[in-house]
Amino acid sequence: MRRIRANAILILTVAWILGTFYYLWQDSKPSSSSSSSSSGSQLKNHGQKSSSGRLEERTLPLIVTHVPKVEQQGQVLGLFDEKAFLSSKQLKAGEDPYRDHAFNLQESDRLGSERAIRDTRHYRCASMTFDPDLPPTSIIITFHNEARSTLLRTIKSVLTRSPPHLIQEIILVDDFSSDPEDCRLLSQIPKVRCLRNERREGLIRSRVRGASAASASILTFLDSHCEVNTDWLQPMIQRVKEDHTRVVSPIIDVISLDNFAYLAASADLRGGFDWSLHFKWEQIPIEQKMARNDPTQPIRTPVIAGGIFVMDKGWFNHLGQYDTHMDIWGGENFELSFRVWMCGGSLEILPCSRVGHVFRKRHPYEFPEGNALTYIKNTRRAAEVWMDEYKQYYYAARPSAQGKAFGSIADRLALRRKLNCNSFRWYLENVYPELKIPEQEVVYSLLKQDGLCLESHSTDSLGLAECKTTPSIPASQKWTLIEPQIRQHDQCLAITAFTAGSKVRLEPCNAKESRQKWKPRGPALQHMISGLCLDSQPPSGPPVIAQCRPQVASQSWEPQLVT
Ligand code: UD2
Ligand code: MN
Repeated sequence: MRRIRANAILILTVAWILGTFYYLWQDSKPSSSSSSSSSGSQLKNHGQKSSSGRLEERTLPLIVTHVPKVEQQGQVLGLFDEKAFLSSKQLKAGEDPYRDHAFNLQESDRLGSERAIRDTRHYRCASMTFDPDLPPTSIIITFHNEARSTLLRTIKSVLTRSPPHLIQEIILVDDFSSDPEDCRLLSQIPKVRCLRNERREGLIRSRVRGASAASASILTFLDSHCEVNTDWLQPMIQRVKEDHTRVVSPIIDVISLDNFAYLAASADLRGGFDWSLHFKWEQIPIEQKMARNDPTQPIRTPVIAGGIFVMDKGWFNHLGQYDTHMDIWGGENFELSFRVWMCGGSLEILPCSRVGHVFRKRHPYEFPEGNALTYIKNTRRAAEVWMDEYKQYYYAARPSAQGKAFGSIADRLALRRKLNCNSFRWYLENVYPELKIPEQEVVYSLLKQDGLCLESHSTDSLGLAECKTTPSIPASQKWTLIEPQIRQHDQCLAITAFTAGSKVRLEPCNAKESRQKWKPRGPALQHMISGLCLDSQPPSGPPVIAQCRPQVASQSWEPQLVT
């Protein structure tokens, strides 16, 4: 009995020692598994938010993408000396690693020109099949003072993780970076061309330059700090090949700006925006989510984030490329998205295509005209050309845009006419019905005075009457207060003249009509232009406007919200 126990203990001890050795050996292995373990098998983002707030909450299985062998790495870079390229521009001791790029340069440099990343796709994506004769694409990457390590990783990930025959060329557009050497040296890589701007143009004009130089029939745009993932390209080219009017994006995974961990983004998101034209990721509407029984299916999206997409070159040109009067950064993704949808195309996100991107919290580069003014100029151009009467909500949400210069839009309006595009209303109804129109979020109210309520009998006959709340409030006593108008359906409270004592009546609403503009002043309602206040004196007659006397009961209107 004792011997059996001793044997068991011996066996367990040997197993433990062997296990420990195996574990230590595994951990010190230099290849794919160690580099991915920090972002791979141990990744559990339980609700952890990235700057983009859209990380996947599931723990995903560890599947490491194929790491090319040394000979292959040599092949993709040709005679290009990557060591010299990276080592000649390293962070100096004591320098802030975030200063120049708004991400941790030290961590990026440490990773070198490539690394293994986790295959973040749904497992069913791996069994998708593609046409054997997919057409090749030109990859267009514009950059302005990009870090060498992130830029080289972008290029190298494309060359090693795409079927070679699908990459016709990589066109870099150096947007007048301080050091022209980056562009010159990178051109030594097989398939890579670099065009250098003679002055700073911004990403929009730079992309148009790159696209014009492209020789393939399909364009693929990437930011200069990406890492493409396993089989990222085939699903996108397949969709565009099947229908050239589709413009497709991958799911954009998150590369941490602090430690460069590669993190899976949620597969349940699409692009959206608010009326100030601020882009946001949002959940797919619940009905669509319920109807999705195949996780490899495309997701329709009202807008794309902007940086990473595939588009047929002929369709890009037919639709008017980009608005080249937009400067530096911002707004072009809305302009392109509205145009694609409204002029006969569609936008989708393909969950089986994954590309990692370093999302930053600030711009690391200068805006010659200032960041805010540039964003306003670009989004104003998008709103003025594409949003029809709905642009008023853009201005309401971004009042600082009013009166700011945005240049001539005549060419873009002519383009819209030539392409015979749908209205923005059509876009809202058919593509983005979830976007709430501010007028529908109005506040209904009674306007009470001394227990009586303002009531309309006919347009000319307004007066105070007993408040009626049962069984329900009659339409004649229900007012909607949408500054600066006080409305009842499509009728608005208007003064009849600008002098004290003038009658107030209802007339059809007109946003430009200054006689219909009011604002609250304490308990009173003041007509904006005349400065006079709504007054119920004499109580028998219709209300008038009179000198504002805030304490007077006949000028005190107590709004009482109703549903
Ligand atoms: C997002 C898009 C970006 C663009 C932008 C709105 C993604 C992943 N990124 O912002 O592509 O659509 O929204 O305009 O969807 N660049 C230049 N010249 C400049 C400024 C920037 O070439 O004057 C380059 C820059 O080096 C980078 C790209 O343009 O490769 C996008 O700039 P970003 O990375 O600062 O934009 P991002 O990702 O915040
Ligand atoms: Mn970017």
